[in-house]
Amino acid sequence: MRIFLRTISLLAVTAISAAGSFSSAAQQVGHQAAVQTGAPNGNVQVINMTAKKYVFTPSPIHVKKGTRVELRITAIDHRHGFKINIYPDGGSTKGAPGLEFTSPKDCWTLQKGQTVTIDFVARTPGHYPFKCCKFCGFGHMGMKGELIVDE
Ligand SMILES: [Cu+2]
Repeated sequence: MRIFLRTISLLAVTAISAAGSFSSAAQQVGHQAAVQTGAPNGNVQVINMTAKKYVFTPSPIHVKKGTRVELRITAIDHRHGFKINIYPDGGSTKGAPGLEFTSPKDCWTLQKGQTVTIDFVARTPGHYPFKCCKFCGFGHMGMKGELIVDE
């Protein structure tokens, strides 16, 4: 029981400090300091993705916990959108999100023929579904994918 309680309080402290670093990073968007906060090891994993009716390729995408990811998405046939859950499946929507974005957005617009770069740090292991958030035709609702952050 004592060990259980200690684990709980440790988790609470971790969540609070993570939330603190997230909000300060959000305030410093674009500054070098924020980037360094997000990725102490400086490793960046570049992932090139395409969006077309009605599929994101590749998907699912696997990244390791703690990785700073540069996701480059190109819509090749039509305008699409990109919206991703920032909390892992079944996770709380309180406290620090599992994906920490340099410039968070609810929906990124992917104009045909242009590449949009989305930066984030994969903080918490789990499954993060994403989907198209700009109507693109009859299969729009089924245009989905998944990012998996591995331990
Ligand atoms: Cu769509």
